[in-house]
This record gives sequence, C-alpha cells and structure tokens, in this order.
Amino acid sequence: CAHKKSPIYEPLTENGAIALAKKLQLLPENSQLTCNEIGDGNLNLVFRVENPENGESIIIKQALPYAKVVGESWPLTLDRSRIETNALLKQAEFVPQYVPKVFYSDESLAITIMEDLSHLEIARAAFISGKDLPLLSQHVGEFLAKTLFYTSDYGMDQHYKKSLVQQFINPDLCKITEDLIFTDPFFNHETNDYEPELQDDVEQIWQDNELKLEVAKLKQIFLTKAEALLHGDLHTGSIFADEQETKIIDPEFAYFGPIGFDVGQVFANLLFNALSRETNKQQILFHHIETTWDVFVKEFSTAWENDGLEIYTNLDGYLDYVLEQIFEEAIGYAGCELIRRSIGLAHVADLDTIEPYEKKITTKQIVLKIGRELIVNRKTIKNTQQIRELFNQTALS
Ligand code: SR1
Ligand code: MG
Repeated sequence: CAHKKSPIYEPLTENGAIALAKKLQLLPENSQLTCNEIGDGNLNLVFRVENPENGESIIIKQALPYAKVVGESWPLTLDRSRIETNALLKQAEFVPQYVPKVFYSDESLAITIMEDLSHLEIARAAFISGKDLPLLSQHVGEFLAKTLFYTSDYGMDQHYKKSLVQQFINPDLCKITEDLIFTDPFFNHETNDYEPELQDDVEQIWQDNELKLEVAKLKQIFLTKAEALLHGDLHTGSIFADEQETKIIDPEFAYFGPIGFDVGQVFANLLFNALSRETNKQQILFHHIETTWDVFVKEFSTAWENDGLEIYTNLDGYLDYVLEQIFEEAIGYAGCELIRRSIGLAHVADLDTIEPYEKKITTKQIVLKIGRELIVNRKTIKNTQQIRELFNQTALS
C-alpha cells in the first residue's frame, strides 16, 4: 500500500475522486471513468470510481471533519482515517481473506483507497431481505479469533503490542461509543431517539440503578481494558457477504479494548434480525450466534495452543478463565447494543422497518427487556443456548 502525506485537506467531489484515481494510476488515465458517492454510513464520504469499459472499480473513502449523520455541529478529527487504514493493514496480516485490500492512503486528505466489494451485499440488508448467508458466522468467528488473539498479550510480543496500543489511541471515536452506547441511553439525553410509545419503558431504564451500575462496570472495562485491537464497530452493517465470501469493513472505531466488545456487537446485531423475523424464520440467526461463538472458541484455542507467547498460556485453566471473561463481557456488551439501537441516536433498519407500527413498538419493548437481562445476568449466562432461551422466554412473556 502506497502511503503519502499531502498538505491540504478538502472534501472530495465526484470529479475530484475521478481525478485522484487517474493521478494515482489506479484506473486508466485515458478512460471515461464514472463516479458515485455511495456512503450510507453515519460518518464518511464513500466514492465508487469505475471504468465502465471493463467494470474495474475502486472505493475511495474519505473522513469528514464532522459526523455526517448529525452535521457540522458535531466536529470530529480526521484521524479515524489513519486508524482505519492501519487497522485494515494489521487485520490483513492475520486474515487477508476477510478484509478489503488497501491500495493507497493519505493521512492529510483523510482517505483510504481500497478494493470495491460491490459484488457482495451488506449483511444487514441481506438478512432483512431474508437471505441466510450460510458461511457468515464461520468467517466472522475466525476473523474475531485471529485478529483478537494475535493482537493481544496472549499472542503478540508484549513490547510491540504496547507500541500498537499507542498507535491506535482513538479518543474521538471511543468517545462516540462511550456516549452513545454506555451513557446517553441510560439518561434523559438529547441524543436519544425513540418512539413516544416507548416513553414509559425508557423512563424505567433511566430509573433502574441496578441496571445502570452494571452498565457502569461494562463502560469501565471498555475504558480501561486494552486487551486486543478491536474492530470497534462490528455490527452487520460493517460486513459485506454473499453465499461464499465475507469481508469485514470499516474499522475506524479500532482501538485496544476488551475482546468481548466485538463479540457482543456481533451477537446483538444477529439478535436484531432474529427479532425482526417471523418465529419460524429465526433459526438461522441463532445458528449464526452459536457458530460465531463455537468457531471463535475453536480458533482462539488453537492459536493459544500453537502460538501463545505469554508464559501462562501453558498453564491449565488460564485459557478457560480468559474465554469465560470474554463470554461474560460479550453478553453484557450485547445487552448495551440492544438497548442503544432501540432508544439511542443510531438505530438499525432491522427494527425500524418492522411493520405494522404496533409490532415495531412491541418488538422494541422486547429488545429492551432482553438487553436488560443480558446486562444484569451476564455472569449466569454461560453459553449461547441460554441466549436463545432468554430470547424465547422474553418474546413469549
Ligand atoms: C455518530 S456515529 C453513530 C454510530 O454509527 C457508527 O457506525 C457507530 O455504531 C456509532 O455508534
Ligand atoms: Mg461504520
């Protein structure tokens, strides 16, 4: 990947993106390139530049100096572009098959130029349209195990890991998570966004000090536990997939944090889709939750046995202890994700597109209840089967 520092930041236009692709000779200079801004995320510009003569294409992603979802009143540094490029490159050292190739990056322009994955579909949209994505959890489980093990003190030289912790300090994007996941939904905060019919449920959450104490503990772990290089925003909108292939994109929230955070976000986002489906179509989502965890445990354990660098990885019982901690934290973080996506600033289409309206409201009420149970009872939920049982009990009650 070529990497350059140029002096002046300016948001790109579609013509500017074409000019850049030509200048860098990533696409032929003498062809009639086309370009569309296709970004549908919350933060960045995403340009797809194509040579219509042969279908060859690239993606130019550029950070804006503010959060696109809110506007210029929410300033953000451009540093997330550097974080994203470096996270993609680091992840590619362990699982090149699951991340887009990076062709070029420029810190000052806050751009990352990468492989176009338009032949795949965003997993959230695919699930909403009823597709199964049969290999998704096998791939995500392996992605999680390898990226997280090999960037942790268990599997990475501990001196080098500390230099990476420094490189991936990501205060702006961590602050978004600290606020939007762990804080705002649990208080009467202006960023919250929920249907008026949920007012009583939301007020119950604000007054629930037992719940808030557990959220405070999970937030404390998020703030302090530099266990491994996380993706940091691993919801189903950050996964491109089809029947055979899976690519995990968008690691701009990457930082050294608790492994269970990434795992929990995957669990929660699979649950959203399960909750949005008819009962007889939910099975595949539970299969994905179980497979994600089973593959994660298998791959993480294999890496631990073969490549453990920390001396205590040889000690009986230590791997089990670490996996237990990861699972407990994942359950808690899944609960936080369930709550914030129902009543906080950033929603998910799985829930928001439920029809009729009354069903959307009752489903969100169920989501809030499951979220609370996962957070408060995370120490007694020991396996993925119990997530399914909790889901069934709450959905039926
Ligand atoms: C202002 S950003 C809102 C959300 O979008 C991102 O994808 C993260 O999930 C963040 O919490
Ligand atoms: Mg994102």
